Amino acid sequence: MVRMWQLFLLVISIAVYYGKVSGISRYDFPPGFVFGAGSSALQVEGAAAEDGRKPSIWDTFSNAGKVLDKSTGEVAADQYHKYKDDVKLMYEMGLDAYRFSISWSRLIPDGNGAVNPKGVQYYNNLIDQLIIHGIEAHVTLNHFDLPQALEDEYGGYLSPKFIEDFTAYADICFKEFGDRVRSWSTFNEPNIQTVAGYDIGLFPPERCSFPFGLNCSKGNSSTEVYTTAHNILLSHAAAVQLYRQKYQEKQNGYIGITILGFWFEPLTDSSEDIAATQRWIDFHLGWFLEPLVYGDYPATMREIVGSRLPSFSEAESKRLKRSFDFIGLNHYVVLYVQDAPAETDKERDYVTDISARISFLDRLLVEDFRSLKGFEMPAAPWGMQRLLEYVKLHYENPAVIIHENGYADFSNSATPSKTHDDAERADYLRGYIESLLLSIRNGSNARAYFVWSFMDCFELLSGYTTRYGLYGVDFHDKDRKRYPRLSAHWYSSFLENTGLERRRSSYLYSS
Ligand code: IFM
Repeated sequence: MVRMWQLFLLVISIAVYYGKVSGISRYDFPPGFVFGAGSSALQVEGAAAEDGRKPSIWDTFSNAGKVLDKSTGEVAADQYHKYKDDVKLMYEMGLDAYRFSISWSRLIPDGNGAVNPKGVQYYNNLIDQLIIHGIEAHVTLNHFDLPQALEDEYGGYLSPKFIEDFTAYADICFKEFGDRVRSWSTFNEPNIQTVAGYDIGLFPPERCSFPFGLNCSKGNSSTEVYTTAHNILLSHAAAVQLYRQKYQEKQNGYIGITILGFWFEPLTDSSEDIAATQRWIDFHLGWFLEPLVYGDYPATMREIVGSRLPSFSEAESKRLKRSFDFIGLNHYVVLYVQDAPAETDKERDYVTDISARISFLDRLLVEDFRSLKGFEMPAAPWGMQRLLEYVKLHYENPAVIIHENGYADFSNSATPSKTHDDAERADYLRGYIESLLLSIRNGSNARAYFVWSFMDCFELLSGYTTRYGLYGVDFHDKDRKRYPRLSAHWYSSFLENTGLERRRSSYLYSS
């Protein structure tokens, strides 16, 4: 027979596990701090050729069998058809906000020109559904999925024509949806999009040049990575200017950009490794943050890259400076840096410009990456604290949104083996959320945190073999059945929702 004290102990241990006794809850955070979870259009929507949508460069890439499991985002998690159910799950979980992106080629199938009314309708429906449930909409305009038509027309991000088309696309989004959108991010992770797409040729449009990338048939790794980043920065600044002049006052939203935020540590205490670490920080974060905060690229980059680095006119620099209300950071991992001097008389690319070895971007490992299921990312929550401290000290303590942080498991199968029990993910999230709280107590201006991802999705490069979801998705099931993992229960409980059950009986769903 179970005794009272045993029962008591059991209850206490469950409560401790769910973070309600010794752990933290959302009420440890400043009032108004937003907690959410995210996705991107390409990775969850599916309906890739439905209702007038045309392909993005990622559709072209995956349709050509370039993703590890040869899969595509044709159906993905089918959120296009299941958005109502998904919003209900978000509501039950107690999310304050959902971060998603708009598929440009669903809204404007050719990238410029005619707007697709079915696209407008879909995002209106999704946003309305979120609002009805009291969930804020945080929208990314470009999460990697450039319309293929713009790639074909003028080389996409490579051409300055991109700036005009991006601004026109942003204008339509602000006009159609801005009355209900809390925050806009112009671009997701341009600091990896450019390196992976135009230096090492790993992402579409797979541009690179010998000896820097993998079997590309076109490209120039020495210059294109910098040209595309430059055009993206100018497009961002133009869209922000437009939003501020025409919409912000009426719509009361915020606008920013989302940067991939690796954190770097020197491998040894040697002065060479320490200097190499600073180079990585400058090329990875400073590349975007310095122009946004101070109006120009970091001095290290200007010195090392020289004439291959485009420059800003005075007017451009002025437009860029402070062109954000917040900086979005996607943080997953700490990388260790070792100095690796490049041969000075040879042609260079972004990686040799930095001249330092790290795990993922070193070309030898990139080659391995092709055959990997994904990359293991050991949890190091202190990395988030160091990243936030660095951003606070070097970039005038901007408002920060952690737009992505999450735990990958490589189940390597469309039917997950670890269906519900993802205690590792719950522990991972708790560790990072605790670090975030310590950063805030130390003066970081972080305002929001989003788990990547709300549910399993079509993962870039590795398809359905890598899972990040709080909700699992059975990709073998025609209906793409969703099921809550332990981490979904944990997050819900952290959010001081009394668990996923409470809201199921709320007024919204009572019959
Ligand atoms: O799935 C991606 C997302 O699209 C961009 N940031 C990293 C995630 C995990 O790889």
